[in-house]
Amino acid sequence: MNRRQLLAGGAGLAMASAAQAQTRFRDLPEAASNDSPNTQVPPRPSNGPDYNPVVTLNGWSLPWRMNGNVKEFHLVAEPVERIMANGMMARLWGYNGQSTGPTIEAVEGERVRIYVTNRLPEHTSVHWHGLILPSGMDGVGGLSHPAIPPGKTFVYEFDLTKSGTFMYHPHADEMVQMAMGMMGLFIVHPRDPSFMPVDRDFAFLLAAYDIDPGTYIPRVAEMTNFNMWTWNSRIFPDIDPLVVNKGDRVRVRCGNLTMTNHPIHMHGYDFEVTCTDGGWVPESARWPEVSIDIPVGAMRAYEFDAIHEGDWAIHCHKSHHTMNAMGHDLPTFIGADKRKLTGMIRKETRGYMPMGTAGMADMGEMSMELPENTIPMMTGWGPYGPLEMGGMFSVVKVREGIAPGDYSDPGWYENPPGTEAWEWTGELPEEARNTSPDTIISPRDHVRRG
Ligand SMILES: [Cu+2]
Repeated sequence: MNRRQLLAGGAGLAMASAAQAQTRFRDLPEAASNDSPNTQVPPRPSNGPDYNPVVTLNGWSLPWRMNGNVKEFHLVAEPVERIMANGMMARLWGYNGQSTGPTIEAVEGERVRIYVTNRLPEHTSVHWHGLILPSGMDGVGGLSHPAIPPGKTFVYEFDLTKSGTFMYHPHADEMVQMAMGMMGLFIVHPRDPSFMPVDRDFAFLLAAYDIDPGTYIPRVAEMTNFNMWTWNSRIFPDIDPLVVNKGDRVRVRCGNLTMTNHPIHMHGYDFEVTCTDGGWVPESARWPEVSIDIPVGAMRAYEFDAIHEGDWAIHCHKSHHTMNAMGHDLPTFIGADKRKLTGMIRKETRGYMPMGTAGMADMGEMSMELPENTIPMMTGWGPYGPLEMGGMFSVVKVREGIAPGDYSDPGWYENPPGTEAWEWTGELPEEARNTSPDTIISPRDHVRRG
């Protein structure tokens, strides 16, 4: 049986649960499942109020059904396999076939009913982070309601009182379940489509894992020493680009469910935070930024007008977070002459290559032999060579003439003639050098001070 058949076959087993019995609906909505790691652009809604769907990087949005005036979703918590990048698969826990789980999208003022089926080997719950709802729907296992036992289905039902950028995650055995990848985005669109409209609306969650090279399952007791820094459980070079038509108004929504902060830096633009998980930021309270620090357990959405064509890097500014697993715990050899050592090692291991004596950029180009199920620490090729990046990195691709709804990769940007850095081969101006350990007051300063 494939996963879809499994889900369909098991849909009836939870009918007896107490929460279920309280509703007057006799059948569960279909539990849609998806195991493709490609970005799936949701269609415009075919029923209910209209909105411009978000595009979840390397993810998808959960289908729903209308039951009277209630929008019904069916989340299934279950073990999943996630291709983090070509050559690297992780055995995680997630929702409906994926980690991160599918994005839930609905509209301010709607009432949602979310069936949550637990197919994990232990109990779980779902907390709706940032949403205003009745205490008993808040999803803290043991506090808001009993945790959902394995094999059971619970129902969460509440009104969406405000629009904005939210997320969901378990509030039961949280350390394990979040370290295993259980999380998803919850986007509530404004009831008034003319409020804060954008042409492109991207969303992703920051998730960190500790997966030793050669293994498949994250260490769940880790607090600080993670080695896989992901967006929606994907790592560069296989995080999809953010494809944008020149002139579009663009929103990027990002939530942090790792154990550390992430300064997300985007090149080529300045922009403003317009929304947090607390709500929309009034215009008078915004300021320009080029990096946005996203604290643990928080969300930020920023916006810009895509007027500058090009390929613009977007990444976490912590350099260890743009590296994959092999890059951690490396000794520093910069400046060390390893020629003698190399000779000795080569007697034992033919073809041994000394690395890192002039920095580590050589690791971006080399295809060293790796354990199974891991990819190089810094990798990814651009039009001019290796990018020497991994983890939390992607590219915002702004191009002229991209059709609405088209998110396919347009390839690399060709810099117009005369707009690209070039090699200088002529006479060099004199190099100014400062060899003094003392503060040197510039002449102008000196004069001003009299
Ligand atoms: Cu980071």
